[in-house]
Amino acid sequence: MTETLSPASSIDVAATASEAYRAALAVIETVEPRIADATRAELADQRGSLKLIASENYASPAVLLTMGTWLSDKYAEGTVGHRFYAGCQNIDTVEALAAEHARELFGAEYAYAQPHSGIDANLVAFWSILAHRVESPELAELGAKNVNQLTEEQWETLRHKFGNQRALGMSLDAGGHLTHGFRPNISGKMFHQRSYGTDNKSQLLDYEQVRAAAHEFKPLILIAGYSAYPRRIDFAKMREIADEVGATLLVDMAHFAGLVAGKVFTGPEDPVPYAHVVTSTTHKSLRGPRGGLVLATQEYAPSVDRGCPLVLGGPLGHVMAAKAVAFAEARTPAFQTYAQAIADNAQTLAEGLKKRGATLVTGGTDNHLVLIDVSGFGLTGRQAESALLDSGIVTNRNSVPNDPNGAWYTSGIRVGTPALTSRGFGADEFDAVADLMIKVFKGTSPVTASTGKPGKAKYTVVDGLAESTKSAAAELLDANPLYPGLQL
Ligand code: DSN
Repeated sequence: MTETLSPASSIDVAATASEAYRAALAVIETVEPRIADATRAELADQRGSLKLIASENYASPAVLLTMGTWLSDKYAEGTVGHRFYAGCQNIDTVEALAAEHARELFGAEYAYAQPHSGIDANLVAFWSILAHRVESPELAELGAKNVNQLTEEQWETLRHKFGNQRALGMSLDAGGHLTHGFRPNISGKMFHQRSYGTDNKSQLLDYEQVRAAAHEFKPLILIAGYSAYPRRIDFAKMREIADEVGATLLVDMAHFAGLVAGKVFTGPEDPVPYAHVVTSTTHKSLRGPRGGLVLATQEYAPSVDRGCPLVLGGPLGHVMAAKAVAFAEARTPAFQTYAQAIADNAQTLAEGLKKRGATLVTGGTDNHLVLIDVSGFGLTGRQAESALLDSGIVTNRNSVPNDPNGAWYTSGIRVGTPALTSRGFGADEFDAVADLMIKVFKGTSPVTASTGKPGKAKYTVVDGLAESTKSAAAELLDANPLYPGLQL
């Protein structure tokens, strides 16, 4: 494995992991060989393509192997030391370690490692905030210890109060996430919701616009964070705004948690000292297993700690164990080097695209992602995404601010550097990736629809371009192999 993927060790990690995976696949084969085949095929696909999806990464063999154990088989509803099932002592050890590593890694007062995903983490956060800000004062006023002591009438009143709270988050087309109040998502249905966008000209977050919206709307929760905004956020300013209107500041750092962990985002760019509650996934730039995480101040800790039964069922012991391993990896100096490389590589990629004629949302990046407006090449995001995929470059289409093509066809392509940086790609490689992408954009044309207008999905690519791009990509990939030495 590459230096960044595995700490110094007395064993040959690649050889030992090879043996482990060969044995695992042989056992799986005895029951459902097609699953073993799909698992092998996925490794081949991941090894053989330029993975530029900003939210994806490659976890280390230690993290991946941790997930394949009997820790999966234990029920452990509750929290460390306070479970609703007997025999949870080992899950207690696992969860306590995951939380300890997370607290140390992020300098947080409290960490909760149970959420199964990012949306679960946000749901835990929403309902913990409602419990702390709405339920607790109501119970105190009524002299009740918990909701089970309320009369039917009192409970109905409280339920209506839960349903009448306000949340303010970044709009989806400005780069916000669907869990930040998008109507088709539960977050848009459970709150009266309003969103803030970005400045029409600079496409940058406009703190005065956020402030004005917060003062007018008076949200209970101010949500900060993004999944497609290529810039850093000043969380000190967001906290100031939250305080002015009495809102709880919730930061969703799922995309950039690796840059926080790796100390690339410090001072006001680090959300942990400023937010009341911070949520994250663990598998994006943080390079852990697929899962969620909540960090909180002591004030919010007791509510977050009740994530189960508030929102969650049985925790995934095997995944919490893998989170502990990933957080331990992220506490090493090698991870800080990796995180800085993610940001440096994003700059190189952005400059490489710009100097070859691409238009970038906000004009560039200072985090791990770049959002390209491909309308300048006469393409929709959907056409560009498909043409890139034909050429072995895996990206995702994404709306740009005020996108005329909506959220399905879009006008943008979102790319990120965490995954290829894990393979060892540096400045030369990312400049070469920019060159390949631009050649694909320039060599792709929309197919005219029956209306005589360019269609939004169909496209043609000049002869031989997909093949030549794939072979140039293969050279870059072969020079920076994924899991070198791992042989199935
Ligand atoms: N799917 C993730 C992303 O790509 O940003 C967020 O949910």
